[in-house]
Amino acid sequence: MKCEKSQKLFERALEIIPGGVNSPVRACRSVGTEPIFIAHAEGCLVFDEDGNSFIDYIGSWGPMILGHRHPAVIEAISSVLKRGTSFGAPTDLEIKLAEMIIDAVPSIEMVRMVNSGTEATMSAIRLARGFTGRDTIVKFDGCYHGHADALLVEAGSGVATLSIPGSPGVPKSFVAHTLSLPYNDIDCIKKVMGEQGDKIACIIVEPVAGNMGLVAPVDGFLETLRELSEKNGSILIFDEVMTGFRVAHGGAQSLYGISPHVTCLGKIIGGGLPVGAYGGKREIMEHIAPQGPVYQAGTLSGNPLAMSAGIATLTQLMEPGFYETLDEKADHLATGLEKAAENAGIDVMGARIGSMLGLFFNEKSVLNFDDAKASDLEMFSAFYNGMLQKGVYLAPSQFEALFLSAAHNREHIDATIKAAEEVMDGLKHS
Ligand code: HOZ
Repeated sequence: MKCEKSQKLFERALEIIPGGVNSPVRACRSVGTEPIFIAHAEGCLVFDEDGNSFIDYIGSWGPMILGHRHPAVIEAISSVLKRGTSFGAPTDLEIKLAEMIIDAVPSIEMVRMVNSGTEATMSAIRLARGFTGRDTIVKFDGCYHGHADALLVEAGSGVATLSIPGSPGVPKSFVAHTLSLPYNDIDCIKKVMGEQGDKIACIIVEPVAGNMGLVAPVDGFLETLRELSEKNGSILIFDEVMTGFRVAHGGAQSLYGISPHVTCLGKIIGGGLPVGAYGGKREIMEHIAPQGPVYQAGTLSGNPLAMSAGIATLTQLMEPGFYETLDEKADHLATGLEKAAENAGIDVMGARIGSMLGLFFNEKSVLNFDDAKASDLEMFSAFYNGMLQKGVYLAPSQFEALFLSAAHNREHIDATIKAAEEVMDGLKHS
């Protein structure tokens, strides 16, 4: 595979951008390689600066559920471009997107738009603290809720990829009110809430964890969180930045039938443009300024281009059978990848929730962050690089998920499975 142009661009980037990238995981360090620079993308394919094409399973880390450059999204952005790019003032578009979110996610009665998932979780936590008058927050090891100070404790995604337990620059006092507990450990959360429940402002969780690889909640975990938060007057926050409009139209909460008090969204609701949102019960959301005293603001919040891309995307997702078709394709891919490993005699634990997939090089089930970290990272790295050479673009970290889009067809998926069979076979003999 030719990669001279990407290499040259990376050299230039390294001089002026920390690590050569604007977000750590994409630097590809954990898989011992350098990033490819993307020139353009179409459907489920990305094309790099050297003219190589790849079947894309990153999908901009989740938002591109329709594939790249979906005509309806491009058309919507182009038409709004004629109105202007940013006003810092209300438009009809933000109402429309808010209505679509509220219609799809019944636990959301009011919603506030922000610019990223990080802003959504950070603001939701401030709201929970403001509403309850309490300081302590509970999160779970390996869940990643963006890079706000209080949340960089035992976090997943890039923090896990780079093996950083916390981060310099976050004063100890800023995380003194953060408790990070093992994911899926029902006894542990019961114990902590039993002892300190009246001090807990909120429990924030990825209802399906997608930032330590893909880890599904065990039976009773989400139910317990709901019960305990209710009993103790704590706010249950579902971080559905990845899973919202992804694992089902109503997100993971509709899949598992558990209503949080507040939900954080991002990724898909911006159709590939920078958007986040947090929403929930009216009585809680009414505490946000200017209606209430909890302050949160943003010049680009509700940006018209981003709103239009989100509206166009969510409109497509309402097509009858959209999620069923995507599910079938994802199932075909997941089964094929697991078979490829099995045939090669390699221990792999696969997971799939809707169109999110995970693949751990691990002989044991992965239920939490410790299990995920015990996976064979060298094997993952070899698999990643082998797949890239065969034209398949996966997230360059064991601690991320794969995303399928509506633009992937049977041919793309079969080509991916064939590549995996060959790569796994090679790994077995190496
Ligand atoms: N941390 C994000 C994925 N879970 C984004 C990674 C990136 O954009 O490089």
